[in-house]
Amino acid sequence: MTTTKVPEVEKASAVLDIGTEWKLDKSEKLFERALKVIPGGVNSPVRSCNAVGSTPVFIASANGSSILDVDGNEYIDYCCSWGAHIFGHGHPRIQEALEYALLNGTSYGAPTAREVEFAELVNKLVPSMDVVRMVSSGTEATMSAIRLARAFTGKKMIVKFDGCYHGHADSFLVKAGSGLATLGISSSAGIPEELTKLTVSLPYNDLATVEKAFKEHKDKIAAIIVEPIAANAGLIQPAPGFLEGLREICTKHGALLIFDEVITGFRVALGGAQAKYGIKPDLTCLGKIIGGGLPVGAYGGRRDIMDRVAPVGDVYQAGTLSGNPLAVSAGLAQLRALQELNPYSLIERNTQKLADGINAIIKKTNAPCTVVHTVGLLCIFFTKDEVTDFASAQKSDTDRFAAFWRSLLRSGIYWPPAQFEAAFISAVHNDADIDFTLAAIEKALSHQS
Ligand code: KE4
Repeated sequence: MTTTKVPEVEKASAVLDIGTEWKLDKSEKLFERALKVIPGGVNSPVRSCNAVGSTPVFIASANGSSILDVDGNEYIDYCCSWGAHIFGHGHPRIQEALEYALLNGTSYGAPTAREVEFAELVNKLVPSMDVVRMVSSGTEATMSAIRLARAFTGKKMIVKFDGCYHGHADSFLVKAGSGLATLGISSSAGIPEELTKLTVSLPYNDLATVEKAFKEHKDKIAAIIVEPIAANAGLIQPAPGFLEGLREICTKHGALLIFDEVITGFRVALGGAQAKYGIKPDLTCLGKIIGGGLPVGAYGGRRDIMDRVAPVGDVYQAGTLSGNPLAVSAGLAQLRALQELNPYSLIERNTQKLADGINAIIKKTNAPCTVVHTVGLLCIFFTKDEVTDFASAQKSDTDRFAAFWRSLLRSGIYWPPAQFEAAFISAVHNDADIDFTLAAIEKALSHQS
């Protein structure tokens, strides 16, 4: 097995003084101010740490696998900006690309050569992509993909899966995962039921219910949108045959298969989950890694479908900062590094080492936990039952997860602050990080059995 030597980057601790005794004083003071001027004091709900009984941790700096909060506490980071940093924070290639791009301005609202290079590379690396459109978030990507699917098929309904999260566009906020699952909101207020009734949400991994839905709503379903590995309900692997079954059902019924690879894209393999499982969706949505930590989303796929997108076709979608030079420079640098360094066997090894260590601790402490993992993604569910869909994930004891999370934080680990999220492992989480993490997890789980 080739282990790619990914350049080590200086730990954040070399950047700022490290606090001696752990405290969140400055974070708490900032949070008090933030609560006066930002809803819930945060710009995205899941950062609030409400679900884990903590005030949010305000971050000052980051480097490699470490982040530093405003109180000078250093943490090994398993949130990684929700998956963007597959080479860790502040990777020299991305920093250099951004520094160079900055010399030439920040945004033009006009096309650039870099966007062409970016599109050529994405289309080359993602097996199902002939044509790709850049946007500025995963939500924009998925929202545009279903609009396109409705136009292309002339149908209105969308099938999604319980616990999957595709961003916050109206059609998706039905039994969604991530922050909705964390906050216990089955679907958001403010969405007309005329719209939500066009979305059917079904149990993940249950092909029979998908077949039944197509029988019931025959010829009305424009698309199935799915996270090929569900990473917003914790982490749920596709059952053997599930993705193949979705492909067959869509082909049989003239619906489009949309893979939401905002998390899995360029994470579980260079070509994403579609390369890992050998399934060809009609459209794919991307985000996170392709932006290198800056705002980039993208959607793309078959040319005959994408030719419906304005200005070629009649499906309108636009964005002032789509293809922004800084964001595309960061994303292009990261994608080129992935193509050249191919760190996937290293990331797989890092993830396996962490998973094996946690399973050994669960056995030793008899903690009521189950681990699910795949390349670069891992979730510790606080249930002993196997997790195969959102209903089984929801059997997890979220209070125990919260206590676990708080213990990890005090031990210097920043784990995603919600049971219904996945932890992100990068190419720069080294053996020392993983050993340190396992010691912290053993300490946290020792009180859980
Ligand atoms: P954004 O609009 O947040 O860039 O992407 C939405 C999205 C779409 N599809 C999938 C599979 C996603 O996971 C996401 C966003 N992921 C969450 C974390 N689970 C973002 C974190 C947050 O909401 O703050």
